[in-house]
Amino acid sequence: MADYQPKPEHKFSFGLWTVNNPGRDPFGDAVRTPMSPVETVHLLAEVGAWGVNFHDNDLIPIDATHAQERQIMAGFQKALADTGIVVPMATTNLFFDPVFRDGAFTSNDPKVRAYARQKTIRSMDLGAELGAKVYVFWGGREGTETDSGKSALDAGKWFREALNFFCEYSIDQGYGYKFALEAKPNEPRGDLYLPTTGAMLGFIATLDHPEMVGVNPEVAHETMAGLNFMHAVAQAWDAGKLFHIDLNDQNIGRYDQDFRFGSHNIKQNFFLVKFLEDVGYDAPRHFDAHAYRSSDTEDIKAFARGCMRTYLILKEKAARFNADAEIQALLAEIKADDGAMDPFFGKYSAEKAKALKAHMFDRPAMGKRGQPYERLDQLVIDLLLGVR
Ligand code: GCO
Ligand code: MN
Ligand code: MN
Repeated sequence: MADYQPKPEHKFSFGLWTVNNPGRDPFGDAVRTPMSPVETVHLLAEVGAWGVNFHDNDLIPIDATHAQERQIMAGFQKALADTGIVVPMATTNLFFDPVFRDGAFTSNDPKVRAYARQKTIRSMDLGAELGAKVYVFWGGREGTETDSGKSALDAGKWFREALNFFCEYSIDQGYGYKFALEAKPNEPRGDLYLPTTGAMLGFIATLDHPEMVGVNPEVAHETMAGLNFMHAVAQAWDAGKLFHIDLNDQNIGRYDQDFRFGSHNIKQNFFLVKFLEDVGYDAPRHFDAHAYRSSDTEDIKAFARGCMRTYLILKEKAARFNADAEIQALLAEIKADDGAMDPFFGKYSAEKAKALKAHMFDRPAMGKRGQPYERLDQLVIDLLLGVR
């Protein structure tokens, strides 16, 4: 593993929109000429990626004719066959075109809501044709700047009804999609609906087919909200809902930066990778990031390689954490359990409650017990800084 070379079993994927990001921002225009989707697939193959994901319009321009669509699809499929790159996930662009200026499934305009559904089912057809098994929903424009004109309650109902529609469509067509909802607190809207992974998990339970719908948490998005991303991922995993993940990096409290994975919060990302590896996460590891605006093509390749390399370095560090005798001894001390409390745990019974009420706890002694988290954390720092 010491060469940190990406392999297909790592399931590293990138979106067409990631390595091909032209570097446009609110203050400046594109600095790079976009590659074609075929060129992008070849670049991903060159750097050692396994998969490529796309929004409908990353591949097929929004105004393309049917004939043009077929021609592009044929060329793209050839690039996939030539390189061995697979398409694990597809999604719809419901944010770029002016029609979505007030949202897609939650627009106040019923024509826009219907058009968003049409665009999505057409895009689901494209994804299925290319073998995608996960379909992501990121509600880029589903939100408000002012709550004066849109009902948050209606928006939730409209979004729910749309997702129920797509689940039925997938069943009807035999596509076998698993849907993954991606939360983001803000940007591009002032406030986006369902702003966190936890909010999405609550919403999923209200759908007609909750078993078909999970989440696609993104490092940057929980971090923008000042939250602990790994905790959100753990909750999603516990719920059996971690269908996909967007890996990148983000400075807390800033605009959506989409930095190279592991370029900023090394320690947090270590705990994230350790979590994913410890539980045996086996869905795609998707890098939803882009190179710095100052990068040229060679530097974009370095960016893509860097995302995968850092993941693999952190994976190796996680294995070393698990094998480190001193770290494990501290963990054993922290989690020491002589089983004396076992009778009070587990499922409720009246006898258990009675016994628990009667038990005498030595609260002052319990309150005196410290935990060696400083020692443990310094060992983590030593490990991450390469001196251990
Ligand atoms: C963002 C989002 C998007 C989505 C993508 C796939 O902040 O722009 O992360 O990149 O992940 O649209 O649905
Ligand atoms: Mn994002
Ligand atoms: Mn994303």
